[in-house]
Amino acid sequence: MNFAKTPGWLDWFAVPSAPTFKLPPGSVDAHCHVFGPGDEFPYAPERKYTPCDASKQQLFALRDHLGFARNVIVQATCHGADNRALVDALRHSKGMARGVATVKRGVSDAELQELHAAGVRGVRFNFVKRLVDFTPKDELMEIAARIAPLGWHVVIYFEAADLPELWDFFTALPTTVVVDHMGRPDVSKPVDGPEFELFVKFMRDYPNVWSKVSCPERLSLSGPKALHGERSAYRDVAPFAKRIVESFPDRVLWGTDWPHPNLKDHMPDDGLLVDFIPHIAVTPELQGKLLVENPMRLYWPEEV
Ligand code: 0GY
Repeated sequence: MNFAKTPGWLDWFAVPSAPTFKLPPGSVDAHCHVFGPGDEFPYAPERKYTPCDASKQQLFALRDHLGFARNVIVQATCHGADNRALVDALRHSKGMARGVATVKRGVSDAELQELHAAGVRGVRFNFVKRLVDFTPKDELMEIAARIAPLGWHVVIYFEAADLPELWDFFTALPTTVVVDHMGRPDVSKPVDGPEFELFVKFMRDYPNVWSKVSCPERLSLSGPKALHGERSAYRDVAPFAKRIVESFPDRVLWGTDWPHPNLKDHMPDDGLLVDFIPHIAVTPELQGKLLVENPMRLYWPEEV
């Protein structure tokens, strides 16, 4: 099927630079997506955007170019609860990718087992209103109870302003809980202000909560060309991510977010994104935890 991209859609950066920062061996890109290709894996009717295609081969080429060893591929909302593109990518990864799926209440045990065999290790619950229609919390809680015995976790995506309202639901989840992009802080607010303090409290009080310290390009107000030149992009996000990495070094993950859905003003050079890492994980020890030890423990525990 031929899909027309959402007007104004920005395609992923075709020729990313080589990062200056050398990733530790075995590093995991723990947040990335595949889109279609639409003629093979059609986008979902209920989607809120139609992206450009971003295939598994293109994702694996980026992985090799940047110096990652593995990927965690997260089901993107443009595919709804149709996980075929994700499963296909996992099956072609030679065991070097795991996945986070989207499922509905009606999913059968056999379907969950099939997803597990393909490499899925979690489900994503999305509360960002521009991306998904509302799903009742009792349905989500039922899904969480179904996936918990498989050893899977729940990935949650929400805006910082919605954390108070979602708190009771999040803190009742029976699994490990992984927050996308630090709960999307407003980085124009102080890093020790009440909004981000609530997120820190969430992680401090609930040891089952992890965070991806990813997506500076999505959160930044200063943008890619920061004070010290291009290779020090997105610096306004660094204090937030650094605080989380240093406070909870064993519960953080990092990902490129390739192919960067829904960015409006610029498309990041993925090489620059990798160069952001040493500004938030400033020692080799913290880098090893963020990029290798933590994602391996969560997604490939049998190899740890
Ligand atoms: C991200 C962020 C976004 C989109 C999705 O699944 C998605 O469509 O996650 C966004 O638009 O903020 O993590 O990819």
